[in-house]
Amino acid sequence: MERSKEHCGRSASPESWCPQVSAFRVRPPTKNENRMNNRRRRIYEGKGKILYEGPEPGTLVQFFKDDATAFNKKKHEIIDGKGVINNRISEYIFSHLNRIGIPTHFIRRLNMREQLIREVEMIPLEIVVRNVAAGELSTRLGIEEGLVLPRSIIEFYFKSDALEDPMVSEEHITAFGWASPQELDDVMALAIRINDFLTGLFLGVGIQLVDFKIECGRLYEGDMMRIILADEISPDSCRLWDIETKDRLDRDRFRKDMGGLLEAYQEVARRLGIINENEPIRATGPVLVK
Ligand code: AIR
Ligand code: ASP
Repeated sequence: MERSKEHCGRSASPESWCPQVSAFRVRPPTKNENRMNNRRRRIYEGKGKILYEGPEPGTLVQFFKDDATAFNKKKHEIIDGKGVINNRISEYIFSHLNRIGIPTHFIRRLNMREQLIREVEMIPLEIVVRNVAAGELSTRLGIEEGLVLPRSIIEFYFKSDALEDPMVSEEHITAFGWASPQELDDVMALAIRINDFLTGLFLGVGIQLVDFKIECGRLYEGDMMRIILADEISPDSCRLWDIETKDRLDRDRFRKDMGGLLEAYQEVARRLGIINENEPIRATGPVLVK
């Protein structure tokens, strides 16, 4: 799981409320990252993304890396160009969500690998919504992969690399203060709306949305606080199956050594009309489009 890529919000010391952060090892930045970010202060680094200080208070720059990981980073590879596609797919989804009144941290895309986002205080949970049995649900409960669930199921996982993101219940979440009951209600309402939107979006391009993971944060505006969608939504965080062929168009290609990950992500982007057939993904260097 993408267990530590949450940005830990407002304070300079995320460890104070997000204990797993301190355990995260930071690898040296790649050439690409260096070129783009030698002036900016790095706030946080996770498995798939890096967060830098933004141009204004209350903003951050979210950088999409090419790292592919699975099984709590036991499996790790660099897939040239993955970050570029995920940046675009996530931009597309988040800007649509913003437009239909689902609040997200996304402000705008800055360049091939970066987007400008609102800084939020992350809730240390992975929220998984499932429509079809697959992955952990199938393994854990012995439910046949591909079974359409009688209703969408929401699950919560506590974000902790050290604990390997254990599944938790609402009771744990409220008892340990990771989120209040009201916040959890807001998170679930958001998750259901996002599921409805994404299901239709993908269905329209011949893709079945099997399940996905989101992360939310608290946005403070004066005296007000609201829960908004943060992190990313991409083939790294969703299970996407071709409706006809049941071909996997998501991170399972990497988890299961199926190969063709980049091609599958590109296919998703193409079907959504985000990139066109001949657009280069790999070779181009970063271009600042501010
Ligand atoms: N997910 C969970 N943690 C990180 C991610 N990306 C996503 C998976 C899958 C869904 O959550 O990519 O789409 C459920 O994953 P699992 O492993 O619990 O079956
Ligand atoms: N996303 C989880 C992890 O990286 C599980 C998986 O992807 O296999 O640990």
